[in-house]
Amino acid sequence: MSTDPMSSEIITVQSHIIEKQRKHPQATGEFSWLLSGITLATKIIESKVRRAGLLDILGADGRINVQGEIVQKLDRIANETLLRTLGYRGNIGIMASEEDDEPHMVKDVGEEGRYIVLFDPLDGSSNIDVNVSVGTIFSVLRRKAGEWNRENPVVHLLQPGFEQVAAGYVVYGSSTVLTYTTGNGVHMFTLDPDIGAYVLCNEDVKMPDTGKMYSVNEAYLSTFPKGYRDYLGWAKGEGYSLRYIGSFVADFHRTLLRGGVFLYPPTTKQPEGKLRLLYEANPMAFIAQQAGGAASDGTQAIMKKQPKALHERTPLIIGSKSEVDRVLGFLA
Ligand code: P6P
Repeated sequence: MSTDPMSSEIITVQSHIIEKQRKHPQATGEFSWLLSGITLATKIIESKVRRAGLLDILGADGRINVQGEIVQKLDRIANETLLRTLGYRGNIGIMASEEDDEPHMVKDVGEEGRYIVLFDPLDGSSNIDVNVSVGTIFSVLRRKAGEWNRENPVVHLLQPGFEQVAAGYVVYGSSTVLTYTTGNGVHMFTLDPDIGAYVLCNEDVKMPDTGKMYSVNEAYLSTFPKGYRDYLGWAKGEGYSLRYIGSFVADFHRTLLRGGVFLYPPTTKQPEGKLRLLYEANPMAFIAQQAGGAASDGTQAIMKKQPKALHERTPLIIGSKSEVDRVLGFLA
């Protein structure tokens, strides 16, 4: 262990973003301002998640959200926290959440409100009461030039995933880890509770190109299309392990670091798959691609899909490039 105090520089997410922008002049400082709104919100959410059992916020809130699911109280808190912190960043024009039917136009925002932020405030929330990792997922788009369509703001959001300018997630697990990309690699930061800052822990993360691990809810096996069942039969024969937490952010985080493939195929109950295209599949597909991995819906790359609706679902195959290609080979 070096005794030189300068040997281990402490790089926070703010300083990392500014450093990255210095090297990429086309990036403007306003993105770091936007990202600081997200990091602030996730620190507030993290503090609630860590004390969920003590704050009487466990258990269902009773209301039914736009997904037809019982809203957990922590979902509401996370959603309101993100809306509140992002709503006053000045450069965000629209926010959209899994929790809300319609997007939120930020009031009185003019041309400077160029960014659009879509998020799943607390993915995997059904796991909160049993202390399993949950997460926040976000995707950042830029509004195309031209007037805001205030009557139908959704039109600004229906952009393919390759249009994203940034994407990331925070996993509230044994530690709280923020992972983001702006198209210049994938970078990971661990929240240091002693100083309340996200500190760089893993720069330019690369997903292993292979991994003998698949992540899927095999309870639905009999309802998967044949190609998926053939792939899973093959994987078992090859001695693959199954790891499935039932919390997408946690399952994806492990896949990013260890390799392998996460699958949410079409089922009879969810013929379009379960995960949401705009604020779950697209941001994770951007991260996977930047880390050398891949993401497909079984017929095309996730980030090439033209969204038709804000809460649109998609089948998802995401992970190591060679593992995704192998699944696609069985589907062909
Ligand atoms: P299933 C959690 O509710 C979630 O949206 C994702 O986080 C997770 O990957 C998936 O649903 C789990 O779905 O059908 O396996 O319970």
